[in-house]
Amino acid sequence: DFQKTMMKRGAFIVLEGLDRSGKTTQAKKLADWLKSRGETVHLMRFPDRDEPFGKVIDAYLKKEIELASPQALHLAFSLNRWQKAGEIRSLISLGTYIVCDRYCYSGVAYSIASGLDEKWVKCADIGLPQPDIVLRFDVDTDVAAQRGGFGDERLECNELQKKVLIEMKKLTDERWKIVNANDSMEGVHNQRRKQEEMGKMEGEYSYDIEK
Ligand code: T5A
Ligand code: NA
Repeated sequence: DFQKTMMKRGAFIVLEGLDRSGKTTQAKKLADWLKSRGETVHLMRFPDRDEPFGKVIDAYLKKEIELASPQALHLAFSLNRWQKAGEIRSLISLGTYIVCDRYCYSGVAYSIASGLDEKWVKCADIGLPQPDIVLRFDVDTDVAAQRGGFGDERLECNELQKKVLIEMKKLTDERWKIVNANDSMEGVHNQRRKQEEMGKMEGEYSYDIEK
């Protein structure tokens, strides 16, 4: 039994969706719920604004600095993830559950929606640890626009958000679960819990991204 415990891997759970779809709120609720079941949980988010490349991203999003090209911004988002790739792998292999607020799918969807080439944007993230499950938070753009803080940062405009949703739908495969994020905070949490109870976190862990 001891050996079994030592070998039990964690799971990598990613939350994706438009701005103000409630991912940060639900990531915390999901982490607390997993902890209440006795799991070790590590919350992560991208962009990770404390990491060196994340500081550049943060300053750009807050309109404090300019970047010379959308390609540079895209690569900064990707570098920000690569800086954490080793940590993700080791935490999971040690049995920790990672609940991750945005990942490479945001990277791909926002950059394509902003006009970058689809093939090119997908390259930078090839080889990152793959999630076991992706929860896609679908929110109506009008509902999102009503929520606290919308429009403060770059990329938060309805036109772009609609394009992002189209791109995110294209990335959706059998590992993804759709959450109705128009619901109340508790309502969303309970939907999420139901899906998770379906036992979607088993299975092989692979290090390549297909898309
Ligand atoms: N981006 C990101 C890229 O372009 N490429 C990339 O590779 C990556 C990783 C910043 C931007 O960067 C882009 C995407 C973004 O435009 P971010 O730091 O995740 O990304 O953005 P944040 O502004 O921190 O977070 P979001 O806008 O995505 O918000 P969340 O996390 O979806 O929503 P949350 O939980 O913070 O809630 C927002 C507000 O709504 C309320 C909350 O209290 C809060 O005020 N709320 C609800 N209200 C009513 N009903 C509910 N169910 C609610 N849930 C939350
Ligand atoms: Na945002």
